[in-house]
Amino acid sequence: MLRIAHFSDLHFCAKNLDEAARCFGFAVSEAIAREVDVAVISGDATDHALDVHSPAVRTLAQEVRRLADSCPVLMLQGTYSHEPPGTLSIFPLLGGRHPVLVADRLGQVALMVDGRWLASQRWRFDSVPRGARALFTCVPTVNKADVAAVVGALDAAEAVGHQLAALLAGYATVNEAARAEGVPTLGVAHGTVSGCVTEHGVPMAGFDHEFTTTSLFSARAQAFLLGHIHQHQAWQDDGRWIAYAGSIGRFHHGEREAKGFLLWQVAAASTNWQFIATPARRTVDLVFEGAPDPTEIERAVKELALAGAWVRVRWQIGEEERSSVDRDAIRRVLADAADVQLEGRVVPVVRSRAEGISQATSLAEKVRRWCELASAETAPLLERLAQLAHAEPARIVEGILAGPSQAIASDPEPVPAHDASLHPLAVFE
Ligand SMILES: [Mn+2]
Repeated sequence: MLRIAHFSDLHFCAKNLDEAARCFGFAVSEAIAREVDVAVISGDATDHALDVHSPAVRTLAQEVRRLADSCPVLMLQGTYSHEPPGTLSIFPLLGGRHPVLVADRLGQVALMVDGRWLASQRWRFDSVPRGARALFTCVPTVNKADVAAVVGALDAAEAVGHQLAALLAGYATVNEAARAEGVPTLGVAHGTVSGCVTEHGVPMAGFDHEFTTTSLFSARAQAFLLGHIHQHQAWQDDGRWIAYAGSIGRFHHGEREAKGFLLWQVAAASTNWQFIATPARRTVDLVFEGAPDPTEIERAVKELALAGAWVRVRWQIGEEERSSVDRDAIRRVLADAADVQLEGRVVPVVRSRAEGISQATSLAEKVRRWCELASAETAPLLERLAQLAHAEPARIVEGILAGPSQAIASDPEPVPAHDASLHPLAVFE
């Protein structure tokens, strides 16, 4: 049986440094204390391209080195925009007591009994390597541009899913052979599983995702360790498990679920895992329907003990109220928060259709109803409506130019009770 610490989506960068360092540092210490056999980082160790002299690179390197002094480490290539190709290549150079393997291409690697990593020459081993302690199938981020070059941009996303499904099924034979030989089998991948839920509670439906639970289970690995989606979640099928560890810390507002890492126990024919929470930062949203009220916020600070929390204040107000928001006052009452984010949404003045107007049968009726709702004088409007309906435009203009004393002659006919040819009057308030 193999014990694996599975960390994912560390997103080291200057902005995330505090959070990533605290949470990953905690997780690494836990993994070492629990004496895991191997550590896996399933992609997005960094948030974007980083300079070598940045403190984030140093801290990340320090933690990976700490891991490598304790057990073999496998680092999988994540999303290219987060982890530009080549980023991971420095980690095997750190020189810990155990080797760091970088999986940046499709393939398999065996963790050997003597603690070495042995990578397959091709996309898989033809048979289980002698002396393998565990077999890992690695599916790093797929470059959709490569696929687009072959099948065209429109079909690339779906083609990636189809090709990956075929590929994953192709690992079944060797994984089944390993199982028969008593060797634990694991998969490590970075991408979206169709039907998973993001950290913002959005279900990822559709056909343009890399994986389905069916395609992942078809590889016949006992455990599939996933990265990319920041919300921890898991699926089971006949004793096999697929799980996202989720991001190591809380990097954005609105992520309500616990953050942490996974401790896996994988044997040839059984799998268990456990979620270990990290001391992720506390984020709190204060949402106002109208203008945010500093007194209310002050009360929340006391009642919810917001000192030290990352607070986001959101509101939604009409254009005409926008000047009533006192941002400085809000910041003052939140002075003890670790971070304050103010997000006001100004709603443009939208006039709704006047209530009950659609039931009026004539245009004149509609105008009358609108005048009631808008407290406007009815008579002058009805008079002008009659002019529009019956007088020549040129005569109306002449009348207006002649001044208010000049009455505009119009046909004496009354406004028809209902004229289906008239468009409904779009009435805005
Ligand atoms: Mn990520």
